[in-house]
Amino acid sequence: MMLTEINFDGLVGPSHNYAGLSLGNLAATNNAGKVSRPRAAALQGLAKMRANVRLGLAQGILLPPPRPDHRWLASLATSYAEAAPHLQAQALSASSMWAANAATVSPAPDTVDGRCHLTVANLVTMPHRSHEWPDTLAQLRTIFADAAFAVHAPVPAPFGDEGAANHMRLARDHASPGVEVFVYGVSGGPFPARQHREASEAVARAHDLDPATVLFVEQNPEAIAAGAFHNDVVAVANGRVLFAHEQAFADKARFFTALRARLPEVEIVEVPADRVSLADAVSSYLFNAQLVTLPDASMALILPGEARDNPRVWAWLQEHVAGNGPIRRLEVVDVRESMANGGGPACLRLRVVADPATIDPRFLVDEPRLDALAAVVEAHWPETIDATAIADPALVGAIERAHQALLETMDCVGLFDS
Ligand code: SUG
Repeated sequence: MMLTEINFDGLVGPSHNYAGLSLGNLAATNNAGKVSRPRAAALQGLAKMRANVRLGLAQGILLPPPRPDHRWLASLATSYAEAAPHLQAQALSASSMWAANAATVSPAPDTVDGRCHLTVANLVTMPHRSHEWPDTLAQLRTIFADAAFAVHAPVPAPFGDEGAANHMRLARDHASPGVEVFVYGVSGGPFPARQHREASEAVARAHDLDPATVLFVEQNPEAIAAGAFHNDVVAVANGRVLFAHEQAFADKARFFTALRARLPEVEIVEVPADRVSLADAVSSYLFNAQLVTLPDASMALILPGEARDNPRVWAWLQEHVAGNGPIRRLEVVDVRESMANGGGPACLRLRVVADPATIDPRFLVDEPRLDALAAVVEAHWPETIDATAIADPALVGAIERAHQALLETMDCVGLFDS
């Protein structure tokens, strides 16, 4: 068994648009009604994957499900042509691109039965995301069909589960047993708390985790109110490093004490609020970065361009890298189209620690595969989508043809048919 961290990025689907569907996600609501660029969006995502491949990281891909979601509309006793505009937008959303919300993953070293467990997120809080799970379940059961994995169906409603975006794993290294931290929100603030404690607890039970290695931690309500609709907007972990905003957690002293007791070698890098405010953290997505271990065992932070554009954020980062901190290298990527809907580099990927030999090879990518994907996108993805004109049957036809071309290129026709 060669356990490696593989980042599975969600390919931006051809229906990417700015419908402003996510209350509490300030970027998405502020950009509601703007004209999106699906082709540029998908190419930006592919360029990020390519940059990570060039850093020597293992890269996987998740394909977008068919949109509009006709099955979901049929379950609502309507069709795309007849549906109300808000239902059309919800059925057309390309939100599966944010793969950090696809599932929660517990790698084999953490589980009692020695399998890698994945639970598909139900995403019930947001209607446009609540119908992602059946296709995600089908896709993950295909990718992780090997006996090394157990892929679980979602936790039932009403317990909201948003997957890996609210889950952090800390361990000496990827292949060692880890501490799994489930971060939940408590409702009562101006915005919904999308991750419920009951859901996190159900996932931890389903994953056969040793309770002594699991922590349930409350997200700071102030962070949710400031626009951190997922924990991964204010914190990220990799290996033995936790990188977090000072105001990320409701009771950080208790959390850090419990974490240190379980993983004495943990290194906690906190960014103080007087250097980077919660508002700066949310608008720059400093923490929605991929904190990765490079082949030489050093750590790099893969950041959105917006983090470099914020002088306070960039100054803090420069100081950290110049000092003795664990983050040794900064890599800036352009994922502007995704960012405008509130999805940074870390939202776009699902981390799975596994042996690549146990994974369906169609979903692992190298540079030639990325070239082939970029060619399909260039040829078929709409150049722009005006969020106010999504009823247009010609647009829907173009989106569906683009999706079919993708499935053919990836040898995945039928993937979403079950
Ligand atoms: O669920 N945006 C996504 C962004 C998800 C970010 N993921 C993580 N933080 N891991 C969301 O709010 C906007 C779609 C729209 O409004 O059209 C959207 O769904």
